[in-house]
Amino acid sequence: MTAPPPLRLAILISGRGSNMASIARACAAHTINAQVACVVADRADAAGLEAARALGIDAFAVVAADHASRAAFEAAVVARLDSCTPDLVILAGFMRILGDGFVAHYRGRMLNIHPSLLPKYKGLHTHRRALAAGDTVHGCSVHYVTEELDGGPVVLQGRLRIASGEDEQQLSARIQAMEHILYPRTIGWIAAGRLAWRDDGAWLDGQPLTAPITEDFDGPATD
Ligand code: NHR
Ligand code: GAR
Repeated sequence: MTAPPPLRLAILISGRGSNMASIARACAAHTINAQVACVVADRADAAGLEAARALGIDAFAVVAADHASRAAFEAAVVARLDSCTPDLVILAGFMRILGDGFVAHYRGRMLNIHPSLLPKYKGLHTHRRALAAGDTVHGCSVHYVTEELDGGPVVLQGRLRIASGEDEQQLSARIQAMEHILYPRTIGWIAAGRLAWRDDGAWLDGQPLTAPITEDFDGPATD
């Protein structure tokens, strides 16, 4: 049997791009049947652009300030992404809210990784909010992107216990280590035909996904 062609990924970043790099490594190692077709940042100074180029990946900045309106900016991002003919668009630390037209264009073909156990802590500063609330369990979520910010169907979550005295930076580093495992894994499920978007929802192994798959990274977590 011949292997299906690799899934083409276009990755949107705003910063460091460590998730982008973990996905690119999984592609290069053939852990997942995918390839990073291009990386696009909304900031010219995103460190992930250079990191992508160092990995031999085409990387471009599309800067909002260079465009007359949000609609014009988003149209330019769509044009850039579509020139790479992606099967899947991956938000990896992308910090700008996307309008309904953009989301509709990639409906069922766009994922995000969010640093909380959704539906808890949608939006920004998730680690700070989890610590301030006195939570004992925290995590990250891979979800399909819909018009509702951080509200699309969650596929996979990683959970860990917050250590006593742990600060925002330490917690963020441990969450990111989980992200680097769980995001490539989710993309691999799509590349293998296990995970798909059908009837406006996520399906895994031929069944509608009614609840996220969860993995505990440091023993059983209860909340
Ligand atoms: N767009 C849509 N339509 N739906 C989602 O689920 C999205 C999205 C765009 C980005 C990532 C998300 C996250 O994982 C994401 C999911 C940015 C903000 C934000 O408030 C919130 C959530 C996410 C990304 N951004 C500010 C804004 O006004 C700018 C913040 C800044 O530049 O510092 O766009 O958390
Ligand atoms: C990741 O931890 C991701 O969950 C988070 O930003 C980091 C990006 O790191 N995303 C958001 O906060 C989205 N609002 P990276 O650039 O090194 O992949």
